[in-house]
Amino acid sequence: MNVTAFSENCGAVVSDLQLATMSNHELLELRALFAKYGLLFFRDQDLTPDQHLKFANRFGRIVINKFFKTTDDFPQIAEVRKEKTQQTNIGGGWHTDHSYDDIPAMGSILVARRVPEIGGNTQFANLAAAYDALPTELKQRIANLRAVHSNTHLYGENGLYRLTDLSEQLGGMDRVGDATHPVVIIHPESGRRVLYVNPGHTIQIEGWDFTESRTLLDELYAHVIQPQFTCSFNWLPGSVTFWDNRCTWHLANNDYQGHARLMHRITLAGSVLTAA
Ligand SMILES: O=C(O)CCC(=O)C(=O)O
Ligand SMILES: [Fe+2]
Repeated sequence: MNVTAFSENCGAVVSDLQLATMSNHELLELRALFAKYGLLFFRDQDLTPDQHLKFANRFGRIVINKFFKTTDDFPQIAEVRKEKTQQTNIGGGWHTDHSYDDIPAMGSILVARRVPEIGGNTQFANLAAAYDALPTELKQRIANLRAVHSNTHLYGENGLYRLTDLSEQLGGMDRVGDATHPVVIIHPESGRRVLYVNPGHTIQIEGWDFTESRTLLDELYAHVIQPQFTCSFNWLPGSVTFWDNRCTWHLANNDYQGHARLMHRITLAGSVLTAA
């Protein structure tokens, strides 16, 4: 197994490893890398859906996304699909998966099934590095705060996604809900402090006035999306990405209008988040 950093603070590329056939020893090594980087990229994997599922099951417990369509054969595999005639894509704004759940997802394993020749990258941000680099004054201001995370504004009646040409692909309008989490968490595996708010799902600082809350969140978001904390991954046939939802954000670029893109996602279950 070979590991090289992908960018200054964002992800690592793991090569000389086939996810479908790795040994238990390699799996242990991979767990350590996942805790260290929170974002792993793999090339030339050619995982079948069955192998995707087996890898996910070896790593953790699978949770099923409440809103996305699944593949016909595997209810555990969500389709992240954009047809060439569709305008809107899934995950086109910065977010982390399932932060609206009381027990948010630990990670997501995304496998490229059909990629456009040009465009369709996924951007990522490292929220542990971003937290470390916050000014002390801001760290003090956000210590002990909690935030409300929701999906109602996206998937509920008249939610953002419902008003787009993605709406037919989405189920579960009745499954919307909110959760609150600490704004700064301790990552359960790395022990690092992590900023745990995101533009897609965090709607308010708990107990704060909406405008004050918006101002603070926007200040934090502007800090996170600086180039030193982010990277952009170009998908090729056979590419796989495995990210930790507790310490990263991602955003799927929507810059390939007129072309189709299909990814398969399996989401792994996490645990209740602990305040720093
Ligand atoms: O399609 C992508 O690159 C990512 C979409 C997304 O947000 C997800 O799969 O969780
Ligand atoms: Fe996502």
